[in-house]
Amino acid sequence: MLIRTSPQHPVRSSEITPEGIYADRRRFLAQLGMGAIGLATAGCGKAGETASPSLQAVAAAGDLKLDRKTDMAGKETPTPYDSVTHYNNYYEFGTDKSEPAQFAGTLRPRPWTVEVAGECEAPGRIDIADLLKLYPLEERVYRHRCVEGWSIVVPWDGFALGPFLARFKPTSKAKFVAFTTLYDRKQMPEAGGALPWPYREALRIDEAMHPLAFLSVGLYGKTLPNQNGAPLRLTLPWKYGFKSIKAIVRIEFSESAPQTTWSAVAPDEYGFYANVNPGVDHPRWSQKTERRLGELFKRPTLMFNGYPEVASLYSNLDLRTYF
Ligand SMILES: Nc1nc2c(c(=O)[nH]1)N[C@H]1C(S)=C(S)[C@@H](COP(=O)(O)O)O[C@H]1N2
Ligand SMILES: [Mo]
Repeated sequence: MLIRTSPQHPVRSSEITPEGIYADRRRFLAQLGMGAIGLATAGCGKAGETASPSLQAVAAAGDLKLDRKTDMAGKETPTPYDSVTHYNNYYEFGTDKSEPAQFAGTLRPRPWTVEVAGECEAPGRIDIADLLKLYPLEERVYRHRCVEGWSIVVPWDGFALGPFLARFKPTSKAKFVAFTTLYDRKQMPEAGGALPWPYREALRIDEAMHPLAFLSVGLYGKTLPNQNGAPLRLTLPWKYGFKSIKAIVRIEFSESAPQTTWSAVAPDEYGFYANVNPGVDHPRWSQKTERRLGELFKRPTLMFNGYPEVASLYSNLDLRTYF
């Protein structure tokens, strides 16, 4: 298969994703029974994926009980816990990377309720404590690529987004699903005029149902630190980081495309889709390369951040127009 990162430099998918890893992912998807997930097929199977010794060692230090672990970042070494939790984007707590770790202590992730509304047959509210009992927790090591050009590799703990959304029985009118972050000036005193609050994100419903779409409640086997989006955040490894919305309080199904924060603020710079794409530059910088935290040299950015299994979601779209 040819994946065109740019017309001059077509890259074969085998160059992007080492064969063994791709096989792992295929097996992973097969285990979940979600090769082509539909709303009805959303179950939570038990998979027999064995953890690498290093992952086991790390999780042993954490407080979360993990049912299974899957490397989905090509055996890359995860970015150290300290970096992942001290270099953050979370504008509700300031615009500097060091501010969320300093200031997010005022957020109270318990008690916490998530409201699910809109085009669904079973809307409702769910308490975070009940939500945590719904599924066995799994760990997925994913690459994360910020639109700004830095990236990390993180072992996220949580569960697939699709089966969770399916519980609320979205109707046939549910073409999109929107997510809203808490906005409370008492808990987020550092939030200034940087963005129109609350922070909002959204997905097409078929994107949300893709087995790679994940809801995280922890990382490295530990409960999610506030600065990383406690108690509940999206993790969408094939999209630029701003789609992975933190501290979710509301989920709404809708027929028309919802407003999303960054694409509303700067539509020429941040699209609704925001798929990682080295072939489409940001108007102010190139997206061809990125810097992994802790590494000196830049590395090439991969189409869909190295997750070609999502490509079929976009086969009818010109990704230069719908970026
Ligand atoms: N509510 C909210 N969610 C957010 C953001 C934010 O500012 N507010 N920043 C986004 C961006 S730009 C990135 S890169 C990731 C960063 O996640 P991390 O700090 O856990 O690495 O969170 C995303 N989710
Ligand atoms: Mo980002």
